[in-house]
Amino acid sequence: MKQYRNYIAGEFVESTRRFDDIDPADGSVIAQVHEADRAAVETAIAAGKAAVDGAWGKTPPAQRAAMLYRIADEIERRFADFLEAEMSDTGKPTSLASTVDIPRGAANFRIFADILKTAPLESFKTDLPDGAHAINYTVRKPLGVVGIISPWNLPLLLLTWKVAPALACGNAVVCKPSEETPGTATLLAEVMHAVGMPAGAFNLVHGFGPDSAGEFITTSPDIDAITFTGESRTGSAIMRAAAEHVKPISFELGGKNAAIVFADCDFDKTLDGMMRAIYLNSGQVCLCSERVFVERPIYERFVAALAERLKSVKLGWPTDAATTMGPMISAEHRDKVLGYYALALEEGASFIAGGGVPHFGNALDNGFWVEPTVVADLPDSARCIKEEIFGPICHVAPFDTEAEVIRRANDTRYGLAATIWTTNLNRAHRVSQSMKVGLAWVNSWFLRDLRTPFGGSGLSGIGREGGMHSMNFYSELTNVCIRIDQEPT
Ligand code: NAD
Ligand code: 6OD
Repeated sequence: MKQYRNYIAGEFVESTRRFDDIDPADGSVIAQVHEADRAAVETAIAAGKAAVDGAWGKTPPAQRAAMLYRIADEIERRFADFLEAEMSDTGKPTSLASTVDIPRGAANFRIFADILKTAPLESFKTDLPDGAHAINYTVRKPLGVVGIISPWNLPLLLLTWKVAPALACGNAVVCKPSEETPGTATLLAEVMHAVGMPAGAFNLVHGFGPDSAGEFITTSPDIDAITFTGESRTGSAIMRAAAEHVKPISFELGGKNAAIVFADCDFDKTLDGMMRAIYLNSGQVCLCSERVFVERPIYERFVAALAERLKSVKLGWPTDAATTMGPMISAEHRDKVLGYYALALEEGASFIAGGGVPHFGNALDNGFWVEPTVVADLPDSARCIKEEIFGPICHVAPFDTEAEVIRRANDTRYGLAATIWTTNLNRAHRVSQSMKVGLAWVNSWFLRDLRTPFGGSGLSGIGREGGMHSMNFYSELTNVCIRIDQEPT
């Protein structure tokens, strides 16, 4: 049986407590994961501190950038291993993991190496009343040891999205991937080892949240900052833990995102785009549209076309190139999503497509599958419209005016993403700018430029990642102010 070990102070470390890593496509056990106890986490944090005070902290930016390029190259060299690990941990199809998850895992290191080499610093001249002046300039220093806690939906992509900028800024990291998806994180540790990352700069600890590695990281007084992607409720627990020692936090949390389809949209392109926006990664993307508003003149046609398109979705083995949709990540999450399907029925929804569990007649029947689903006719106040489901389901609703749909789309405590489909340029700008979200896409969805700010407001998070936004979070800035006297007369 494959073993996923911790990586602490430059060495792979076993532990006596182990848990099963399960392939959600067929429910089989694929690896044993070594759970880090409190002492192991403390050793990782101490190793991180020694690395920041020592070899890694003294590495000049150009050499840090060179190291990040080597990491990207090594991920690409081991592409097949990463692909296999990501598919077996998540059940996501090769068509997705090979084009999004693994390439982005490598790209995250390249982009932050590029940004590190060109990152500007502020400088101001201050004129003083006595005729003298001061110059101010900012220096960028690492925060120290950063605790990184990541989710299961895009495991490598979302872990490296934090590891790369944190290392670029000269920090050490202690990473805890989701207990559901330890595979690619362990391979990343192998990559760090292979490229010669100084011991302690990158540490990996496996485990769960409460009373396990997650909590040991977030409650440690020796962790200098916490960056977390996951559920809003978990964010709230981590915020409480971080408050004790007052430390910087960066949160990317849940979403209940709206899509707005205007009657003047390019119908076919919109349908293609909305199939991705609702069902990519089986709806397990924080940006997915769970509330779809369609302008009344095309409502019936759009809903019928969406239901027709769902017939061509192919659930199946992740390794099959024809598969377009995978399972839910776990039995627990499958039950949560099916619970919402049942709740939708109770709340009075009409099921336009799906709503059940598929049957395969083979080992996939032991996996955690649900049918892609479309529902309608729920009031905006329904729990299924208010709460994040994180599965392959959307609610479709007609609307009549721009003002009405803006109000309804913004009627949520989340504030992550919106997608707007129209060929009217003025409307595109008006509506996208009025969305209370961090990310508004027009005639597109999940189109990423890694230099741009990424994140949300309200229950969707705190702060922005991406480009210089990440660099600023992972840096301690010191302003140096120098008074320059006038020449004595
Ligand atoms: P989760 O919150 O259950 O778990 C995320 C991580 O937190 C895991 O590593 C878990 O072990 C750890 N954890 C759980 N409880 C903890 C605690 N008390 N202390 C410390 N660590 C703890 O999230 P998930 O189920 O893995 O991911 C799905 C959720 O993540 C969805 O809500 C989704 O919207 C959100 N998400 C948001 C973004 C974004 O960019 N905004 C991206 C991806 C996922
Ligand atoms: O693309 C990214 O950088 C990013 N953070 C994606 C998040 C997806 C959420 O599930």
